[in-house]
Amino acid sequence: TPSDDTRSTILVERRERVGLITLNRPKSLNALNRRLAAEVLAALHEFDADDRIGAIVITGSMRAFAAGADIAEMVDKTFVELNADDILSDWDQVRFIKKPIIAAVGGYALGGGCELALLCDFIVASEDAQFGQPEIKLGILPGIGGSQRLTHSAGKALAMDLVLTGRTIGATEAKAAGIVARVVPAGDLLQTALEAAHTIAGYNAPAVRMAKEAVNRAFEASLAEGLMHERRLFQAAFATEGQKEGMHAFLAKRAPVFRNR
Ligand code: CO8
Repeated sequence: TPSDDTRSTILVERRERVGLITLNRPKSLNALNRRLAAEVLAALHEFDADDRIGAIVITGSMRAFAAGADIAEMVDKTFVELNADDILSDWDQVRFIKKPIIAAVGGYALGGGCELALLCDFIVASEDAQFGQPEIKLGILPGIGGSQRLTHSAGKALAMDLVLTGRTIGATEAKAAGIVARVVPAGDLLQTALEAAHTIAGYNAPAVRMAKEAVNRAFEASLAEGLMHERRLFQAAFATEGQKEGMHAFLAKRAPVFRNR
C-alpha cells in the first residue's frame, strides 16, 4: 500500500487485483540505482506472493519510463567491484516473477530503462515513447539483457543498429519491430495498461501462470522442447478448477467466475 512506505524511489499501489509500481526518481528521469532495483524487486516479490493480485504494471512518468542505469552511481566502479558486488544480476530476479508484468512506457526508455521494459512480459507504449540502448555513447554496452532480448524481439538487424549506433527509435518503429505490443496516446497509457492487467487478473490464475511460462519457453528452448513443454502445461491446466469453470460457463452461456488461486 502507498502508506507502508519507507520506500523512496518508487510508489506502490493496489488497484483492485492489479499491483502498480511507479518509478519515482523524477530528478534523474528515473535512473535505475541500487536502491530502486531493491525496491522494485521487493515490490514484485510482494505482489507475486499475494493471492489478491493477479497482474502487475510497472510505469514511470510522462517524461521518462527510465533513462537508464544511474550514471553517477556507476562512474567510478571498477571491474572487480562490478564483478564481485553484482549490481546487474539483481535484475535477473524479474525473470522469476510468475505473474504477468506489463510495462507502461511513456517518454524515455533508454539503456537499463529499455532493458527493464524488455524484462517485462509486454510493453504498452505511449505515442511519444522513445526506446534506445545508448550505452555505447558512454563507452559501455547494455548490461541487463538488452543485447539479448532486443535481438529476440526485434531481430539482429535492428538490435545491432540500436546497440552499435546508440540511436533511439519512437513507439511506432518499436511496434513495427515487435518490441512493443500496443501504442496509445499518452493520455491513455496508464489506463490501457491497467485495463489489460485487470483483464489478465480476472482469468484462471494457474492458467495465466502457465501461459506466461509457455511463451517464455520459446526464448530458451528448441521448438521441439517448447512444444512438449506447452503440451504438458496444457494437460496440467485440466487439473485446475478454473478449467472446469471456464468451460462449463461457456457451455451454459454464462460468465465464468474464476477463483483467484
Ligand atoms: N543517470 C543519472 N542521471 C541521469 C540519467 C542517468 N541515466 N539520465 C538523466 N539523468 C539526469 C540528468 O543528469 C539531469 O540531472 P540534473 O538536472 O541534475 O542535471 C536530469 O536527469 C535531467 O536530464 P537532462 O537534463 O539530460 O534532460 P534532457 O531532457 O536534456 O535529456 C535524456 C534527456 C536524453 C534522456 C538525457 O538525460 C540522457 O541522455 N540521459 C542518459 C541516457 C543514457 O545514456 N542511458 C544509459 C545509461 S547506462 C545504462 O543504462 C547501462 C545499463 C546496464 C546496467 C543496468 C543496471 C541497473
